[in-house]
Amino acid sequence: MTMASYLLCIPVSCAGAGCRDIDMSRIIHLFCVVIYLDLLYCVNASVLDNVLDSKVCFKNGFLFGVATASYQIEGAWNVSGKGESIWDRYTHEHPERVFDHQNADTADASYYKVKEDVRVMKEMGISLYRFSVSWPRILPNGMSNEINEDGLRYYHELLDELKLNGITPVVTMYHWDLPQSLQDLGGWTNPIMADYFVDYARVLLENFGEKVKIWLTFNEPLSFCHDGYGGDDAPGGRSSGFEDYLCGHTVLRAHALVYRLFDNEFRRKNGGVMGITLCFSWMEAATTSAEDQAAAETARQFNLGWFAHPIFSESGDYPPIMRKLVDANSKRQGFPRSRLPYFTPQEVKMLKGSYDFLGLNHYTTYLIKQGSRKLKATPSFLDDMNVKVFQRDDWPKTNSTWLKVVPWGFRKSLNWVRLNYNNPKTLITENGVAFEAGLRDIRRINYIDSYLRSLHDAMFKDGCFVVGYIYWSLLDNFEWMRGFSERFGLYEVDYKSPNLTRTPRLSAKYFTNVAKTGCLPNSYADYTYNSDYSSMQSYGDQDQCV
Ligand code: GBH
Repeated sequence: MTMASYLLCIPVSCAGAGCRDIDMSRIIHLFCVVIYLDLLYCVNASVLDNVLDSKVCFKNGFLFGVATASYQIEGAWNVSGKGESIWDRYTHEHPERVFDHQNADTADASYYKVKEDVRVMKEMGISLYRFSVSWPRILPNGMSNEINEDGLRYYHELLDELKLNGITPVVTMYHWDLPQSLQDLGGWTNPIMADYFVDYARVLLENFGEKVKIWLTFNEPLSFCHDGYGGDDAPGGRSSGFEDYLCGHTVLRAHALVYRLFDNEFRRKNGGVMGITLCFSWMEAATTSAEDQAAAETARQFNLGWFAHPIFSESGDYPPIMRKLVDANSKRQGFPRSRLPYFTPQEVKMLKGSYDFLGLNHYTTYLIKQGSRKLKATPSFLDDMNVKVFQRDDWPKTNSTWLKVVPWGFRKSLNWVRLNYNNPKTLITENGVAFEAGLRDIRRINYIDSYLRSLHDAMFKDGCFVVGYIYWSLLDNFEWMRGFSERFGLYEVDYKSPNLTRTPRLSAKYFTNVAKTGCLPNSYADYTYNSDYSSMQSYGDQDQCV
């Protein structure tokens, strides 16, 4: 963000904030705090210039950005004191489980390319860069008795470079790369991990608190708990219905503890806001039958509600339907207690309202039918939820088996959040798509454009409170179990070239246009590129939303 954009915010921030009766030093202090609290409303002044003749524009103040995550781009997995993460260990020990036996030892080598990567963002005209900190790069053994100075240096270098270029950092504390030494203690299934996460968060807040004003504690607990402890992602727990619930329980407690730490000890000094990123695929009932409608609602509660209900709902705690089903199933399976742990009343209270905003990742939509499974002796999350999950064959395919192009589901997801959690301030922290390698990615442009239109409807027709949109991802990167085979980047990375050359795709040009104008182009011909647009179909006009 430029200074001009900060200035743009002054009148808004000071309105009604009692600016008159305080002395100048307090005004400056208050100004900074309020500015940072209000940061998510602010925007580049240049956005205002170009918006007039376009139809679909996001309001002055809407922020555009791009995202990455440490393990997926940094490389340098064992240099300068970095410790081993569970993804290092897993990809090295079980190469056969990852596409083409790949790993992220080198990835995009972003550890060495701070200037180059930030320059690309600057050229795109975006306001936000969401990245994550590698816990083992900062604390090689996971615990805060030993801090790796080079880890601090690297993130300071990145933050300084962003500042120099007027880009606001959005920092995720945990995007799945747990120190292996902590996994050796059971990782997130061990309740004590919440305390270690607090120690780690304190190191981040103390060292980077002056430079980072938008924090996210976790990225997608559903994914790393269910797929990691319940499935085949690192650490490969393969114990669904048990370890995933234990993981979720610890992670929720850890989130709340860190939010309270931030609120009590750091917010006054440094300002800033803190939230959590949750993923929400829309779950649409496959038919109008009451059973399928109820099944779809159950699926929403298991997928988003598991982590959102304790934090964002008025009543707090796990979603009642999840509590009921897992308790009942555990009993029928002969367990002496529920497989889904219980919060103490104090924990329920600590979790409730532990956010300044919601980070939302949205990619796709599923259809839901009532399940017909008989309860199995071996428990699982899917068994507890007991629904059938599928996608329509005629929904446009992508390069990810799990991801079909269904833009209207974005609007429905946002409205469900609005109605269930009292319209929380929301930042879209990921939305994106993988197609085959190549620069002429018309289908990616079409995906982004149609999802942005759906988002626009959610905001301006329905009143959903969304303050920004961050595309996943800036660069092609290591897509976890799918290695480098899925490419989400606005920039292509040439993995065959020795310096991992980054080249803008057509979609980078499209996104630059959107970020700089704040508007969607009226037609794709609005920006010039030697390309034939006639092959483009529109996915955007299935109007299934109310
Ligand atoms: C995001 O998760 C992640 O936050 C990000 O790191 C990642 O790069 C991005 O997605 C793109 O993949 O293969 O059928 O088992 C999105 C949610 C949850 C989607 C797990 C893929 C695995 C489905 N992800 N899911 S499957």
